[in-house]
Amino acid sequence: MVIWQRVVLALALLLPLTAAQAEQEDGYELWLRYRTLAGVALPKQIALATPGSPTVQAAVQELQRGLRAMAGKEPSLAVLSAGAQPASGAIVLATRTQLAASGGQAAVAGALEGLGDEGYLLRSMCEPNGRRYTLIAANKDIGLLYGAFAWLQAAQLGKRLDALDERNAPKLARRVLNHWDNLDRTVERGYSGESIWNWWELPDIRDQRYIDYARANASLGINGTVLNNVNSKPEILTAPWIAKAAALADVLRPYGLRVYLSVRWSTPLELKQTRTADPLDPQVAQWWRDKADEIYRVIPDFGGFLVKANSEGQPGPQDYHRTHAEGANMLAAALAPHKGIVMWRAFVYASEQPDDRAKQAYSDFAPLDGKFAPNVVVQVKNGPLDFQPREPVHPLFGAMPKTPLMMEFQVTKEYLGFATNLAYLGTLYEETLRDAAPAVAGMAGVANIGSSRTWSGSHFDQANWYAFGRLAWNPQARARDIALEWAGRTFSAKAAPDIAGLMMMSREAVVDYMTPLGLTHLMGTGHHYGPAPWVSDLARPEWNPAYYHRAHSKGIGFDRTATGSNALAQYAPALAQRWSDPRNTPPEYLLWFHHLPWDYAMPSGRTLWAELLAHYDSGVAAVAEMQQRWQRLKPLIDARRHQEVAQRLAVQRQEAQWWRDASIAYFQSVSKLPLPAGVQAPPHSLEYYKSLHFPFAPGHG
Ligand code: GCV
Repeated sequence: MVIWQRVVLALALLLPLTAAQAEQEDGYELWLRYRTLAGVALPKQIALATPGSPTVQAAVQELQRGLRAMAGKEPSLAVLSAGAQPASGAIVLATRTQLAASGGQAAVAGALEGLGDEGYLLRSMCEPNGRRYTLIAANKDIGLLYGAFAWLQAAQLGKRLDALDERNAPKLARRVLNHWDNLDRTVERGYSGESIWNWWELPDIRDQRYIDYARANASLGINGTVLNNVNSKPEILTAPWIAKAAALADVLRPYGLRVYLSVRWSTPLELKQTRTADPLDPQVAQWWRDKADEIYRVIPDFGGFLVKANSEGQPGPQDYHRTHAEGANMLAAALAPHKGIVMWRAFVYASEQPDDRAKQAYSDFAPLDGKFAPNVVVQVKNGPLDFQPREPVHPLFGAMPKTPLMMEFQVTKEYLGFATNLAYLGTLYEETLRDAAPAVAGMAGVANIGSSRTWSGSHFDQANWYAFGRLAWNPQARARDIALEWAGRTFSAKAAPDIAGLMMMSREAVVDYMTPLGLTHLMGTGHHYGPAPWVSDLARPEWNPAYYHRAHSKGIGFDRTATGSNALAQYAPALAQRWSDPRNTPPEYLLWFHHLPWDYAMPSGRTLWAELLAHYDSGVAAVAEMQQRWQRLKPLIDARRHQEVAQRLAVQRQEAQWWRDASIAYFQSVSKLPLPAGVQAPPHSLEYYKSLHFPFAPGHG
C-alpha cells in the first residue's frame, strides 16, 4: 500500500461515524428511547409536594431517566414545602389535593374535572411574576405517571414544550394484555422467545425486565395483565403460584398494572378438593370463595379471572348442563366482595354442532344478554372466527346491550406470518373498532411479548403492542397517527413519515397474498404457518380450510346469506339486508358471505377468478414495494435494526410468493380455468406445495 493510500485509510477510520452507523440498537428500549435533544431548553428541575407514593416515584424516575438522556445532565429534584416556588422552567407534579392545599390554581383544579382517576393535565404555566414551569396535574397518582410519559413523548417528538395544554383521559376502563404464557415458560402462539415470566425463579428473583415491561405498558396506559394462558392449568391456583403472581403484582403495581389470572374451570375437582366442578354445587362455590379470599390476602388489588370454558376441549359449566352465565356468575360471586371481575370468553364452537362455526358464539351468548352478574365482562374476539388477517366484526358487538363486552384482539400474529412478516395491526384494529366501538367496554390484547431482546420478536411487532395500547386508551384514535407516533419515537422524526407509509400498506399486503376477497382460515394445520387450502381431512369439519373456502369446479366462497348458513341474520337488519346482495357487499368480505361462480363479474370488470389472481399478485408486489421503501430508508436507520428488518422483509417476500403460488396452484386445480395473460404460472406442482411440512414451527405445543 503506498503512503497516500495509508493516509486516506487512516483518515477514513478517524472520520466520525454518522449517527445511524454509530449506534447499534437492539430494540430493547422500545419506544422509550430518549436521545439527546440539541437546541431545546429542557427542565432542570423536577418539583413535587411530597416524596410521594411508589407511583409518583416511578413518574419522577422516568422523568429523570428521560431528562438525563435528552439534556445530558441529571435534573435536580425538589420537594417543595408549603409556599415554596419551583425553579423557573421546572416540571411540577401535583395531584388535585396538593394543588388545593397549596392554595393556588383554581382554574387548574377545574381542568381536572372529568378526567377521572387515570386522566392527566399537561400545561405550560406562566405566573404573573413571569416564572414559567410545566405542570403535570392529575386527580390520582397514576394520572401523574401517565402525564409524565405524555410529557416525555412530547419531548421525544420535538413538540413545543413551552406551549403545552393537553387534557387526556382513557375512554375505556379496562385495558388488559392477555399473556398466553404457560407455566413451563413456553408461550402459545408466541414468537418472541420464552415467556417473560421466569416462573421457576419467582417469587424470589424479580428480573429488571418486569420493571421495563411495566414502564412500557404504563407509557401506553395499559392497566392490566393476565399472566397466564387461557388454556390454563390447575397449578396456577395453588399457593406457590399465587405467591409468584403476588411477587409480579408487587413489581407492576406502581405502574398502574393490575394482575389477573386465567383459571381452569375444573381446578377444584382436578386438585381433588371437591367432588365436582358443577357451578351450582355449594361446595364448589365455597371453594372458589375461599380461593378468592386467599388470593386477595396477598394481592389486594387483584383484577380477577379470565376464563376459557367449553371451548376447544377446555372444561366448563356446560359439562354439568349449566349455562355460561351460571358458570360466570358463580365465579363473579366469589370475586365481588373484593371488587374483582370475571372476563368470560365467548370464543366457543363445538364439533358436534353442525351449524356454521362463525355463528356459534352468537347463538350461545346472545340469548344470555342480561343474565350475567354486574362484575362479569364477556370477552369477544374481534371477528366471528379466529384472528384472521381480515374478518367482519363479531356480530355479538351490537347484540348484547345489557352486558359489558370486552374486545379481544390478537397482538401476536398467529395467522399473519408470525414475527417474521411485517404486518402493522393498527389498521386491523381501527377497521374493527370503527364498527364496534359503541359496544366496547374494554380491550384485551393477546400479547406478543417474550424474552427476546426486541420484546416482540421483531422491531416492527413492537408497533402492534403500541397500537393496541393506544387504541385501548382511545378507540377512536387513528392507525396512521399511531404509526407516525410510534415510528417517530422508535426510529426518528425524520424517518417517521416514510416508515408509517410502509406500515400502513403492510396488513393489506398480507390479506392479499394470504386470504383475499373475504377468504379465510387457509393456513397450515395446527401451526398456522403457510398456505394449505387443500386440507380437508381433519377430524373436525371446521378445522379444514376446505370448510371455509368451499371451492369447487363451479365457484368459491361460503354462502352466509339466507340461502346458506344465514350468519348474516346475526347482524343489524339494515346491514344484513344490504350485504345479502353480493353487489352491495364490500369486496373485502365478498367470499366470506357469498358463494359465487368463478366467472362472476367484479366491479373492476374482471371475472372473480381473474380478480382473485390479481389480489395474490398485488400482495406479492406490495411486499416488494415495502422492501424497496425500507432500502431507501437505510441512511436514516441505525445499521443493526435496518439489517434485521431487511432480513425479515426478504423472508416475507419469499413467503408471499409461496402463498401466492401455492394458492393459485390449488385453486386452479379446482376451477380448471386457464391463467389470464400476464399471470405467471406457479413454478412448482400442487403436489410440491402439499409436500411441505413444518414439524417444529414455533408457537404451537
Ligand atoms: C389459546 C385459536 C388458537 C389457540 C388459542 C385459541 C383461543 O384457536 O389457535 O392457540 O388457544 O384460539 O383463543 O383460545
